[in-house]
Amino acid sequence: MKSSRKAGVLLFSGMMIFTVFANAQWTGPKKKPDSLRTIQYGPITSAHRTDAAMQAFRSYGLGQFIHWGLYAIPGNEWKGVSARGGAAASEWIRSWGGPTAPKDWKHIYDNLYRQFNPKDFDAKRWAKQAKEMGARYMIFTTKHHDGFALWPTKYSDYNIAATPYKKDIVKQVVDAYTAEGIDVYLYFSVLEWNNPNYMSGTPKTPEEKKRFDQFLQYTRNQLLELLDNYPQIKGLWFDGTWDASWKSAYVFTYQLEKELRDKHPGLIIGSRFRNDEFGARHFDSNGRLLGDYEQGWERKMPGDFDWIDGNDWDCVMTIPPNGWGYMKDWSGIYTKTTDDLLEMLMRSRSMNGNFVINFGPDGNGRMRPEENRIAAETGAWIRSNAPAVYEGRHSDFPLSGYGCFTQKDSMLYLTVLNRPVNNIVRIAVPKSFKQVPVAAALLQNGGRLEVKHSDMGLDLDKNTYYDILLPVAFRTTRAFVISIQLGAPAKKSGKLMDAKM
Ligand code: FHN
Repeated sequence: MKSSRKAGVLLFSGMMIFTVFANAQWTGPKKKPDSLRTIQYGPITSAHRTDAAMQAFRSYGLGQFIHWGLYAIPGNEWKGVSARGGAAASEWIRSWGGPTAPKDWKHIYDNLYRQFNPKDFDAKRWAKQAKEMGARYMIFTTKHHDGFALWPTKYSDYNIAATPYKKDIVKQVVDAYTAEGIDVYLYFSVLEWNNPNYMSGTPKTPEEKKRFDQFLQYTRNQLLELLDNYPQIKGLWFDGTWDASWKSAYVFTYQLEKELRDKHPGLIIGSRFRNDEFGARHFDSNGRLLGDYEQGWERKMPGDFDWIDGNDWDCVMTIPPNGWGYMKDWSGIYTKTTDDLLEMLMRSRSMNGNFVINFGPDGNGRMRPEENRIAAETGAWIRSNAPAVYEGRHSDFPLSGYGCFTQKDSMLYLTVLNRPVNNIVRIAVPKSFKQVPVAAALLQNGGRLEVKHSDMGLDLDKNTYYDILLPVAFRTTRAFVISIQLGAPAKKSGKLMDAKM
């Protein structure tokens, strides 16, 4: 690990990111197994697909997640009583327990479908907003852990057709976003709290095995149905795959993944779908990615590019601390600002990932005013800095304390999150690099910036330095991007006598 990356603290615009370096896969560098084992149910696709679908995935940059379902009706409370502290998250409100939970709550929840009639739902409005925000893919909850299907599935009566609304919501979303040129991924929860054939533990008795086999076939049927109904989609986003029951079905899930991929060429499936025969999830027991991209960065981000280990990935993020479904009350909690989200977006892009912002529409299908504002502000910023977001990939330039680098060929982009008080943005360039900053400009308006070679001659220093001078008159209250043209240096750094001590 490069010494510059040993720090346990990354400082970005005052946002202290404490990274506890352990070897668990989400809190530190991937720990490779000491010895390899024979694995029959490991990866089905190569970890670095080069087909058009995966190339598109890598260029998405920004995605939108939408969690919508019956949980949007209560909005994390019921008759004025908050479920905060009683349910793990707003979309988990069916599991509300403890002293605040309403009497017969699960019965109440399981009958909410009778009133689901989102009068303001307009998939085209959602899709237009996502387009203006700059999202290039979206992930939509077809069915969350409560088992309620937002499409008229043939395999369960607990679906949108049984509601006063009746119409196929998934179809409207897929059609509207596809029409806007935004790729659609369908979120699908495997676990179903209210399905009598679902069990979290490994099926043991013949009766349990019979029931769970029925559940597996039901799952397969619904997934094949989704691919039949909505052939425009680009991927399946699986969730609720952590229970022992699903993990024990590794032969079934291996075969199901092959079947889904054969049925839908180019289909993209993340690492959360299944596990190998030893129970290893996301990565098999030999450390190989199980799926087309690393799907574990949920409400967390890699602390360092090395942690990615060359895999594709995305980070999905809530605006509140947690809570993916609609919450009526955002008071008393920190909700991420546009600046927070832009920083995470550009940090993700600097490490070759995509960043996905979650929206939780209310029971009528309306986004919150705060979500509308974030979408508009994010879109305005991306429109002014699009090349840095969509074309830029990881750069080998040394990490900058001013922000994040992304790079495309000889164009280096620095997203400045921390503006230096002296307005001198100093770029460290290893003396071994063949290309150095030769010109610079503000990406948002093309304003040229002066570039000076500041060869400080520090003893033993592997770097030389190029200073980009920001005009004092250039004022901004938001991150900005400097586009830096790289080229051959006007002159090489002089060789100085080593200091003698
Ligand atoms: O339990 C779910 C949660 O409700 C939400 O859907 C997130 C985002 O995908 N996934 C699981 C929690 O990790």
